[in-house]
Amino acid sequence: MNVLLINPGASNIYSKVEANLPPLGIAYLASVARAGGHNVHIVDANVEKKALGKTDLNYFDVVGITSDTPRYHEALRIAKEIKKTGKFIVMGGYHVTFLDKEVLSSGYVDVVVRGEGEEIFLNILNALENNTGLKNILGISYLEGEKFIRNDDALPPKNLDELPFPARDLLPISKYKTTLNGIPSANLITSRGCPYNCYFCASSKFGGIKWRARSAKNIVDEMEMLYNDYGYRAFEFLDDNFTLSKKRIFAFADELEKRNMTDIIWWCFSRVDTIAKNEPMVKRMAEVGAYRVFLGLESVNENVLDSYGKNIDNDEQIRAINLLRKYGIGIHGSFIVGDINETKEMIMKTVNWAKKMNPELAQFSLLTPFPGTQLYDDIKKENKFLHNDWRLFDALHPTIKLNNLSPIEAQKLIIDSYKKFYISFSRFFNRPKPYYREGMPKGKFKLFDAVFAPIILFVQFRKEMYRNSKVIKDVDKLSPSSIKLK
Ligand code: B12
Ligand code: SF4
Repeated sequence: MNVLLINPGASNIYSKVEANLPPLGIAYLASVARAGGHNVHIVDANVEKKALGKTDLNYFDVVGITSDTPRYHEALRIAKEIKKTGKFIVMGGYHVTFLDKEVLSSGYVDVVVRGEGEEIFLNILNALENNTGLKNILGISYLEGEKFIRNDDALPPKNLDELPFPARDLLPISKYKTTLNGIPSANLITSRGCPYNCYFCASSKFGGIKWRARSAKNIVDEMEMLYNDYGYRAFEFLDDNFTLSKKRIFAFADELEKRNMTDIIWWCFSRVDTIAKNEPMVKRMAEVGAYRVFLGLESVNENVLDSYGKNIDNDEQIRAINLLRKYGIGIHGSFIVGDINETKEMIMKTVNWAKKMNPELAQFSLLTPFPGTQLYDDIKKENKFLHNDWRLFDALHPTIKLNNLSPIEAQKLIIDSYKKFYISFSRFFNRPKPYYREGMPKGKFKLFDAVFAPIILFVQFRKEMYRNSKVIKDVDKLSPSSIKLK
């Protein structure tokens, strides 16, 4: 089969700062489909804005589109356009996994793939090629006439070492501009699934509560290929819990040293408790190039931490921060504000605490009910959605009716959090290098870099936040077709 895979473009602040990473999800689908004998082409509309318009759709038998929640609207717009040519359209990703019926009722998508899609997608392609029907394919939802069919769930890939590496050769690799400390960086996924069940996150529902991890050898094999063939010296591990197993971290460190890959730096996501409890692991991470860790610190208010189901407390947060500092590893702190009962004072307490803890970077997000989360189910049950415009589900715009804050107050608090954290004298002259090479204002003069660049960026950010809210209110909703499901 000739297969086209599409990564829809984002239109929010992430795209404005060129936060575009190679889309590993569809690159994995591509490598598995290719190994299965299919011919695959990828269009990443995030970095190649005009590529889709120039693609000859006649050539393809099947089109696969990925979608997270804020890009669902765009994914559906693309599906609508392509459907006019009569192509078979498959959609997958976090958003559609949990809203399969809503997606199919649009009339623009033939099959929704739920969960991790490598094997499922290959099964669909083979079934289409051999005309064997969709009935026996696990993990998919589709329509038979007007009848909605949800086949049983498929098991996610058990042994991740058996998956081929993502097909980066099908991506426009030179167009991705992410850096770590100014060094071009490559992204990898080394584990899937999550044994925790935080209130606002769908990870364990999406990938299961069993943490499936690649072996240290397999990870370093991929890094070595990226090191030798592409010249990367910086790496970003995007799995939800890179440090869940200290045994694996030690094996990973040994493997890097064994192969003399000691001139690299790397970044990962981590949970506070896995860091706080494991000083020898943190020390070892630092020895093999750990540059910065993204820590879900979330809130200073312990009752909010409890309502998020994080199972961490302030002592652990501080211990994790201090340990990373002790070994010279930077911190990217993530804070989630806007819990249903939070007040302005509580939020500012978290922001002030963030400032006091002084991580190199801070990210403030509004609590957002993404499909598949317990939060989503509760907000739906209590009828507390502010609107159903998925484009505003980017954790920067209000989506929930809060008890103590109006939407405008919540929106303003996010802007104020960033202002309070970043616009300060000490930060002006001590700014870490951005993750993204382009799209950031930058100048030749120290004063520009130090003072004006962050202010310009902040003004851009503020404008974007309000522009989105305003424009989106005015735009018509994409009208679904009139299919009624039984
Ligand atoms: C890298 C990343 C980003 C990057 C780049 C995103 C991008 N567009 O490439 C940046 C920093 C920009 C980003 C931003 C945000 N992100 Co983000 N991000 C991730 C992260 C860490 C890794 C993505 C990845 O590479 N995964 C690995 C691949 C292998 O998995 P995958 O993409 O899910 O693909 C598999 C399946 O989904 C499925 N599949 C996917 N597409 C398709 C298509 C077809 C046809 C088929 C058959 C199957 C299929 O098969 C794939 C292979 O198994 C994930 C968490 C995670 N661990 O996945 C969060 C995640 C995707 N992000 C999330 C969120 C909430 C956001 C933000 C909205 C908020 C925020 N502050 O982080 C913003 C806004 C994003 C936007 N589009 O505007 C959520 C998405 C929830 C949702 N319902 O949409 C996730 C899942 C984190 C979480 N656990 O909550 N993000
Ligand atoms: S926030 Fe992290 S630890 Fe919590 S469920 Fe999601 S991935 Fe797991």
